[in-house]
Amino acid sequence: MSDDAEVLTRIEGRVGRITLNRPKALHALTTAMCRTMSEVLVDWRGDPRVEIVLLDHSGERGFCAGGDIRMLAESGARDGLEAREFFFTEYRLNHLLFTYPKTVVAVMDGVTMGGGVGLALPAARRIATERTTFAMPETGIGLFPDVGGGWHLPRLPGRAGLWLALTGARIKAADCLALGLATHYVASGALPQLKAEIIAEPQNLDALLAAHGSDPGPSPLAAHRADIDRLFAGDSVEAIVAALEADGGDWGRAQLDTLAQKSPQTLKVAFRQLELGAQAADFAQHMALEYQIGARVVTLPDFIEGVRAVIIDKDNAPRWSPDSLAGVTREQLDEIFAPLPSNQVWRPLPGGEGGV
Ligand code: QUE
Repeated sequence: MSDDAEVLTRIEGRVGRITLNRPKALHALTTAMCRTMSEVLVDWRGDPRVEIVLLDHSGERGFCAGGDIRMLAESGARDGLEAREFFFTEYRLNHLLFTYPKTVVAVMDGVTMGGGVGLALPAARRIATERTTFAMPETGIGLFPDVGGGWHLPRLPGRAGLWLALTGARIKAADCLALGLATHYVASGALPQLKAEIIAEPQNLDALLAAHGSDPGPSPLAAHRADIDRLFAGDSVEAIVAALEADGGDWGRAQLDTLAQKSPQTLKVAFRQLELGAQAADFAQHMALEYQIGARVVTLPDFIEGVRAVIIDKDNAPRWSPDSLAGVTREQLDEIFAPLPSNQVWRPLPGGEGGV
């Protein structure tokens, strides 16, 4: 392992440590990074030298912004095969973390979005700091809240997960704690000492987290939790938009303005994804569904246009197609959600719980 590797992996004390190390891209995940992490986690699964796993990032600029979106869009504009390979590999890592037999500690210090959320939420201990910004922003680029978002989000209280999925709202540490997205709050200045103590005595993990934990302050979202549960209760995206229009309040109007900027098609994809994820028998079954969706969505015009508007040209003026919710038909959604041929189906890595 060299210091310029995109993921640093090593055993420190009795802690397996994985450090995202692609700071110029806010540690956005590549296929190779996901593969490296899965390989080392498989090695450590049965390694008695490793008691717990600590997942963090190098530098100051956030935990993980998501995936290698430019690559995905370029691939989607061709045949989508490289994008499929990325999703296949990334979702295997998400599943490996979700079923991992040892305690994983994720340090969500800074931007934690998209792919970063997929790494953090399966971890049993999830530390937020005053720098944490959490979001699933995919509907803004014509993608959908993948990496297990369809499993995790509908399991949050009330309709908060659906609100996060549709609006791509960015929330801070206190809201992450209130929704159960984070389990602990630690001031970023206390992290170096906390990490050193975890490495010295991983068997005392929970006592160390409690000792270094502090109060994130009040949850700004508390003022809107009832509005979210009431206004996002509808059984379709159209019903939610109608409820927001009928409400007439300032907060509701702000949500409408936000939803109006998102891809109508992926709003409907996300809604159906979370409905199905809420009913899924297990995480593996759900990730196979997300892979079906992802394989289709990357080749559709909205994803390529969304990446152009938000990531490449940064004009933030995507021209969606269809350009209205009414234009997105049930038949189009059925095609996006249709099963793949049996030789293309996603499966978890062998060997773990739920493996083949
Ligand atoms: C939606 C996304 C991503 C995003 C913005 C979205 C995403 C992602 C990044 C990203 C990557 C590297 C960076 C950066 C942002 O942005 O997946 O600033 O340096 O990786 O609206 O899904």
